[in-house]
Amino acid sequence: MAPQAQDRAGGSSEVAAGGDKPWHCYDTVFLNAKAGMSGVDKEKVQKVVYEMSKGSRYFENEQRKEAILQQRIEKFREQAAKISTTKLAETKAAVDRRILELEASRNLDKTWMHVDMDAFYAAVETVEDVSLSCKPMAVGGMSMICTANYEARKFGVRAAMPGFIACKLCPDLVLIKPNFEKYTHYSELTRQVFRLYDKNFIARSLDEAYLDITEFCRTESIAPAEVAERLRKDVFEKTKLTCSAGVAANRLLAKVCSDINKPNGQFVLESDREKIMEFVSKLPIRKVSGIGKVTERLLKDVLSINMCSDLIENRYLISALFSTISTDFFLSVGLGIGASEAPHEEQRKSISNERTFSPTSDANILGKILGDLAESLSEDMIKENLQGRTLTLKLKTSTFEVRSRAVSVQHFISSKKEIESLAIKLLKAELPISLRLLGVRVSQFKEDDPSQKSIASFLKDISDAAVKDDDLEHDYDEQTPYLSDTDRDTSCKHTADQWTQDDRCSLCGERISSEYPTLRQEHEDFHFALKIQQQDSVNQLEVSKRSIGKRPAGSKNGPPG
Ligand code: DCP
Ligand code: MG
Repeated sequence: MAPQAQDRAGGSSEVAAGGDKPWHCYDTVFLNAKAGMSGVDKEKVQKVVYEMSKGSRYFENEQRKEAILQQRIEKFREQAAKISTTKLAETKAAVDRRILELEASRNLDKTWMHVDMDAFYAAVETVEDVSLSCKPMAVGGMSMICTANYEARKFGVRAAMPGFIACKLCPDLVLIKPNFEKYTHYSELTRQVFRLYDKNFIARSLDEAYLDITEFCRTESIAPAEVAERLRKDVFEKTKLTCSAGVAANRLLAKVCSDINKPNGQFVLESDREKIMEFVSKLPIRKVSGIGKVTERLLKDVLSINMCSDLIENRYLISALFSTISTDFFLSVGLGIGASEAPHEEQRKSISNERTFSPTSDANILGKILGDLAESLSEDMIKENLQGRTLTLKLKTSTFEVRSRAVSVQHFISSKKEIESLAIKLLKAELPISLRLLGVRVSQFKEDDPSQKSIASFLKDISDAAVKDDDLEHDYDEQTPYLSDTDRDTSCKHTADQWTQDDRCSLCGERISSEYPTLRQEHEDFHFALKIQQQDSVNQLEVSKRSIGKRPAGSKNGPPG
């Protein structure tokens, strides 16, 4: 079976539409189709989401991000138009050589399985309360849901969507409060099964793992498809939960495969070069872990790249437009090449710390927060014996605009004093400003030279594209040059570890998986969005009473011109 392109509401072609259907222009993460959502009335979902989000700061921020993306697309288009045939001809030899090197690294001797539990949190809740089995149900709260069962997905309800919107889409929706102890317990049960098939399996989030089943197939003399059947049966017997599995020659493909016959299904991609090339020719780029909304739109809107194999067809243009490391990533995706060796101990590229707080423009409070952040970051760096040369300050304004400012120094730093003084300098340049989040990150460690990446280390990085799509997007705020080498380095690593120091919402204390840093952010954003929505209605009343309008504080925070 060929991979299916899952439509999502609000695709790029619809963005320009707008007109009498303004919801066509509104594209947010919770409009993306997940497994079990193919029959959804997308138009209706998009309209409800639009109507219910309209006017909130979250909505304004989404619109601002869309406008920035449009600008970026335009700029990218201009860059593409400027590439001369001479320049393309110059890149030809290097690109063709790189393709040969990548081909030479292709390993078809390994068999990888990616296992992903079906509607995990919701399924656990159902095992413990069978009366939920035939009802549409989601785990989460009014501000944010973590996942929905397949019954609820028919209504367009999905992870990362605020509960109040989900209830509007599906009025009979049962909302269950998350219980992470329970999910961790069930996750451990699944891992007991995984261990029997590969004692060194790679666990990702609570409900996901990669298993190298090469040895298992050999010693038991059974085909990969049969191993997948057997493992899924064992998982079910142990937990009463279903899972889906994907089998392929590398982890990148195995992950794509596990989603094809979800829920309670499996898909095996033969370890044959031709079969793999045929598979990628029908595989939409967005299905690949590591290609998120921004990357998809740039590739689609500017270069008309839709399927993974189009990346190879456009290889010279890609090489002329993107950094070496991004080009390598796109080429390997186009060839269906990913990591097939077990990952080694990963080398850290950066270390960071961030905090969300109630919006404030008080420079003393902001300075104090930076002092605290610098102190704990310095402690962590000293513990891990790290010293770096670049300090990045991350800021999120009260209007949800994310900015990053970086400075590199000649010597290596790790003390609180040094981190704090650089961070304060960067902050001062932004004042006056009203912020809701501050973060500090130190990178460019000793012995860390990004230009010296071998194919092997590069493959190690992309393999573990365990980074969720939105994490990637998360890194590309408007101040960050698109897909620079440094970005890719960071994005390919575990962003969750880098930006998420704890995994509880700082506002309601609810636990959020640290595998999903952007989810936590969105969850917190929605607290604000809700508060602001309520505040907005109060303000509107006030305004109409007094007939005056006031501009929000910090007009400097608006979208860059
Ligand atoms: N999760 C979350 N926030 C998200 C996505 C997921 O908290 N944005 C949590 C809840 C999920 C679990 O992680 O149950 C696993 O994530 P999946 O993406 O695998 O989603 P599900 O297992 O729920 O559904 P599927 O059947 O599509 O795998
Ligand atoms: Mg799952």
